[in-house]
Amino acid sequence: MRNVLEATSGLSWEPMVTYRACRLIRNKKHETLLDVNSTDCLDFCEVEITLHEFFTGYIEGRYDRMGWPRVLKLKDWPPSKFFEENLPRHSEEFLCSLPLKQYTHPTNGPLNLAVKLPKNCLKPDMGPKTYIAYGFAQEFGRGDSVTKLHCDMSDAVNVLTHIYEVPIRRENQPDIEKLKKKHAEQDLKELYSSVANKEEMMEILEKSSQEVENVETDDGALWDIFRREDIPKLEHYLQKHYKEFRHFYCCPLSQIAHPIHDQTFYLTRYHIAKLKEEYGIEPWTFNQKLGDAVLIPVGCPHQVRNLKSCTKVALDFVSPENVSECLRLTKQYRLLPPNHFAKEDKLGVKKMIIYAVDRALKDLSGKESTEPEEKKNLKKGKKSKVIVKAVDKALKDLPPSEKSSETVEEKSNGIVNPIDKALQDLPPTEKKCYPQLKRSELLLIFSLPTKSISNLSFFSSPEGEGEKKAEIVKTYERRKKQ
Ligand SMILES: O=C(O)CCC(=O)C(=O)O
Repeated sequence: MRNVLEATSGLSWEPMVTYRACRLIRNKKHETLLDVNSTDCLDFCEVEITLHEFFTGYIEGRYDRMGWPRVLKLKDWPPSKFFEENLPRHSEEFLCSLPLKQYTHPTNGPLNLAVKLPKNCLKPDMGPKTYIAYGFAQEFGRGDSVTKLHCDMSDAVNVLTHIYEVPIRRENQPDIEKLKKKHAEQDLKELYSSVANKEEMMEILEKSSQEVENVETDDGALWDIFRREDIPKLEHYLQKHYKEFRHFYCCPLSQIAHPIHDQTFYLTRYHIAKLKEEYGIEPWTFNQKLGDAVLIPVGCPHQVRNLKSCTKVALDFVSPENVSECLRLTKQYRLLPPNHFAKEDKLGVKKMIIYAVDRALKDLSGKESTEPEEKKNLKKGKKSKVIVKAVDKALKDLPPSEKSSETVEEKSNGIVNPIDKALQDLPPTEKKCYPQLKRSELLLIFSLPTKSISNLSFFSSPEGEGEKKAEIVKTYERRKKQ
């Protein structure tokens, strides 16, 4: 989504402005906030540096002793838990910029299931997180300013808040060209030793590190986002070609545990073209401009390359439409080898679902509604009964294939439209008092397994209605305690 910063007050995201804000706070509280661990994109090792040095490089550029551009990036600074405390105005500004707030707002988004967790419960870190990095339009092939291919546990929104173009120093250009040739020779030896036509390969390698065409002045980062359906082919490609990639210490990859969750691959334009040639798939590729918000659906593998120095702020959220994908990923992460860094269930989506269903059932029955507006609308459940009845009818009208489908994902996909249709068919008086929140709740409930859905049809018959509701609420309360 374009120009989301237009909804804000125009506070500066210049690195030195945020630096000064943090320096003031440091004096009072956090001595260590001005020493940071950044990542060197050449070898993916950590570099200890002061924040001031890091930001100077962001504006002026840095080079190593060979004259090669030094590309550093800083992830999650200040850490999410200190973001609001240390940069309160920036935090507020970022919240104003959020598109689709119903889904994305971290405390007030009625369609964000992460919001349903009660106050006293341990919460996952949903952000905001910053990605601050140096970057160049030219793809060097080595040490590029990238976030490697990965899949997040939940939906996310990422806003590009600041860009700064640092041209490569003219006097360094000959050194860079010489080193690029050396890298190509080394790649040919280390990564493509089995290729038959060495000359042709050398030509490809030398050509692949070129200036990217059509980078406009407000472009900041190049994104590639893959569709979920293309994951098997993408994984197959990476398993087949993994020896052509480098990661830690710039060494060729010797093994992989999981092609996407390892976060060790960045597909250069050469690999993107090869992937299309061999498997017929390609990502959505686009440039994120200053003020653009990118919405990344959970489960879609993606990678990013900074074309300039960039500051981005991102936030995770859990939409009811994609909650089944969060569950699928949680299961997949659990199957990773014991010491894999991504193995931990950091999201806790199951807990979120239980609290969200709990909230939904209370709201639908008109009990304990938290929001005064809702309370008024629901009038002790009278209105919701009509709505649930309409939705239940829509559910019954579903084609048999969707009704009998066993997977959560298929169910939720099939039901979204009938719910919308049922809601459109409501009499105008009901429509008016039907808040967005209820849609998320119904979506969520209908994303649950068959048993819970058939229980819901009791809502439409007056007999046993209260009993059944109490039973469902009891079941969820029991599960919540477990
Ligand atoms: O901007 C970046 O470097 C990475 C962003 C990203 O991967 C995300 O927001 O999920």
